[in-house]
Order: sequence, then structure tokens, then C-alpha cells
Amino acid sequence: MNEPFDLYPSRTGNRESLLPRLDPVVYEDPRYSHSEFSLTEDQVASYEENGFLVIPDYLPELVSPLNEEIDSLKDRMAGAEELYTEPDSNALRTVFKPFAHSRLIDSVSRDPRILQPVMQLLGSQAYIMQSRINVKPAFTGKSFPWHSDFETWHVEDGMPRMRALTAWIMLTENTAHNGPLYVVPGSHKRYISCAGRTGKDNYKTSLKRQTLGVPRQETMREVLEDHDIVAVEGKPGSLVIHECNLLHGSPDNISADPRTILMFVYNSVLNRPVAPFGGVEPRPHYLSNPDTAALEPLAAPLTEEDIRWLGAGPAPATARVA
Ligand SMILES: O=C(O)CCC(=O)C(=O)O
Repeated sequence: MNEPFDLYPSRTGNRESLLPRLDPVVYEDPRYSHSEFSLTEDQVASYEENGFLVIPDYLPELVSPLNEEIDSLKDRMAGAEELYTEPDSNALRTVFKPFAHSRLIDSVSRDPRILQPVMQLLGSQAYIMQSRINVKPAFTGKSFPWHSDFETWHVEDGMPRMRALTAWIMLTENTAHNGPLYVVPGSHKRYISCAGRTGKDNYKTSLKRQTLGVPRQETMREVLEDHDIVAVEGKPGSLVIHECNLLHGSPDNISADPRTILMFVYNSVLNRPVAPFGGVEPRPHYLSNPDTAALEPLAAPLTEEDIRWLGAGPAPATARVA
């Protein structure tokens, strides 16, 4: 059988190199750019240029219900394989695939205030390829090294092209002190082909402490010669959208305040995964969602009544309020 040609090879040995990006950042399709919740031209241009966008105080009314839901979810999902702890302690680091266990989170992922801008940037319908809550507890929340998400999704999940993004909601204030996401604006315009080789079940360790797909210091030095680092700060309820190839990472949280975020990775339905390019077995369903059916935005933004009705409910199948 013919293997698909790999436009973005990575982890093929000892070499590391900066390659050109071969895909657009913003995909134009007028069918998806004229909704009630479309981004403005300036917002789209800024996303194209910088690889990320912050919409301050965008969904403040979702913050308390989501935080309550996450507290309940931690109990409901206790012992599940979707839960990952910090590398050096039993403190919870990440809850994967929360939308499959929560009617509220499932509905938030289809709220038109999020899904319409996502479809606008991707120029197509989309599905949730991955979703996670990164808890980053006070004092104990550990760092994430520099990486491009696309590099991992390409090598380990078979995402063919750069046509995906992460939309995430701040559920606590994200400050300079509590381990905010660091991004390198403009870094999404090149691709770092990283050194190394992916071993079997790499995800079991990488999701606690990533080593593969992390550029070497000399490569990062080269990138940072002409790019800055920006800390993404904001009030609870702010929405951030970052492009799949944007270099990002974050420091330890040594402050007294948790930094909790809810992330939805949307992939274009025109970019469904193929066999992983790293020649490894596909990762589990909670890292690369096998349900690639296009999401329909809810008919209207979630109201307080919807939120009350959806709260603390386990089964997304009954959550369709559209
Ligand atoms: O939550 C963080 O600080 C980092 C998250 C991250 O790097 C990722 O989800 O890829």
C-alpha cells in the first residue's frame, strides 16, 4: 500500500530543522464568514499574523457553572483513564474528553459564540478532535515545554494538514504569576521538524512530561532571535483561540492561585486523520476522537436556563438543546 507523502516529517532521527509552512492559516469560505458571531476583519488579520487571538471577558456567565461542573466531574470520572496526574505528585493535571461526560461541556463546545468563529477560521465544518481541562493547581501545577500541537497530532494521530485550532476558556484569572500560557506570536508560520523517534505508547509519559516534539534549545534560540514570548493573561471567561502550529508552553504555577482552562481542539472535517505519520499505533479515543462527524452550532447561545438545566449531567446524548 502507498504511504501518503509526508509534508511535515518529524522525529525521523537526530536532525532538527525549520521547514516552511505549506498551509494557509485562515481558510476562506464565505459560507462560514457571515454569521452573527463571526470575527471582525481585524481579529482575523491578527490571528493570521500572530497565530492566536484573545477575546477578553467573552463568556463570563459560563465560568461559575463550568467550575462547579468540573468539581463534580472530577468525582464522577475518578479512576478513569482520561485523568492524568502531575509528573511528581498525585495532583490532577488534566482531564481529557470532558465533553463525553458532561452535558454542559458538550453544549458549550457547540455554542455558536465559539463554533461560528472556529468554522470561520477553518473555512469548513469542524469536529472536536480533542478536549481537555488543564487544572494547573496552586503551588503544584507543573510546566509544559515549548511545542507545536500540530507536530504531535501529525506524528502520533495522523492529522494530515494544518487546519485545526484550539479554542479555550479561562476558568480562573490567568495572570503573569499563575503559570499562564506562553506563546510565540508568528511562530506558526514555520514548522519545526523535531529530532527523536516516537516509541510505543509515548503518550503515557508525554502527557505528564513531554520530551518528544519539544524543539532543542538551539532551535528555540533561533526562533526567539526574531520572535517574542507573550504571556496570555485574562479574566475568567476570556476566550483564546490558538492555531495548531503555534509554539507555546507554560511555566510552573508557584502562586497561591489555580490556573484552570477548558480547551476544545477543533479539526476541520476536511482534515480528518489518516494513519499516524510516525508509524505508531493510533492513540486512544480521548486523545484523538474517532467521532469525526461535523458539529452543528446550537441555534442560539446558551442561556442561564439552558445552563441550569444542563448542569451536573453526565450524558451528552441527551444534551441537544439546539
Ligand atoms: O495548560 C498549559 O499551560 C499548556 C497547555 C498546552 O500546552 C497544550 O494543551 O498543548
